[in-house]
Amino acid sequence: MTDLIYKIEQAAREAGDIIRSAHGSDLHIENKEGRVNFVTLYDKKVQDYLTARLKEILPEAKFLGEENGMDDFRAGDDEGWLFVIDPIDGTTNFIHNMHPHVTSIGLMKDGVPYAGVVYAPVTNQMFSAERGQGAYENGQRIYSSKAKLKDSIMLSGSAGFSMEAFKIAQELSYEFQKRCQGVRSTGSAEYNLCMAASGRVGGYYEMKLGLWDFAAGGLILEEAGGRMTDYHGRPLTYRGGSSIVGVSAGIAAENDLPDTGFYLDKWIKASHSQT
Ligand code: LIP
Repeated sequence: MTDLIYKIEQAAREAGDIIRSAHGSDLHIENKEGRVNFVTLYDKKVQDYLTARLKEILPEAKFLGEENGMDDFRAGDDEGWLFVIDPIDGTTNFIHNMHPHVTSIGLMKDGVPYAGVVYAPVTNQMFSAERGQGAYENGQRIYSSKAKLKDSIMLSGSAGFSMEAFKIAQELSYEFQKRCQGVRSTGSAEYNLCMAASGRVGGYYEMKLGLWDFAAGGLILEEAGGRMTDYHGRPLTYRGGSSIVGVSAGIAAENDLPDTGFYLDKWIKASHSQT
């Protein structure tokens, strides 16, 4: 482990202390756009804390984050170092004092994921990776599963931002459910990707995520031997939000997934017909 990733992990642990300190306090919950899309005082506090700490670690880096008006990928963000922060991924779970909720720090270099750290404060699970250096959980090397889809559990996201999207997402999950041992929805994208990286599940798919929801966990899964694409099977651009299909080495090799692209196009068509 290089000094850089060690320092980023330390910053994530300190962010975890702030998250744990929230227990029992007033979270000052605010609604954002769409349905079931919240931000709390602690999302903002953690993002401010991490921005300051990571500036100490890598002063020349730029920042992108889910909160505090830092969520636009700007011209030049794909040159040099860029931290991509989701201060609390799984905010709705956090509001209900439910695991999983994690703090997630992605680090891009010239537009390509370079390092990723995902820390779960409730279970004290630290997932991390540096490009070309493998993936780790609490310092132990991890590898994605070699199992086939029929022998795997799959994770999906709730697509809670719209009921039309949720309905179509459930149609896709029905297709996965027929092919695997069960589909689960945990509420934290970055945690889901780490569950795939550590071989616990076969993969994770969700129709619409922000870059901060997968920048760290996507690299961790790829460094564990998995594969990240969008719903049409295309490589991710890592320059903004996307649909996500992250799968294990075994399922990538099998290459027999439901037609995720069909369901994404169905939602896009339905949402355009509503405008
Ligand atoms: C959440 C994701 C989750 C998705 C939710 C939300 P947040 O991120 O981790 O997978 O289903 O709609 O986007 O808002 O808790 O950082």
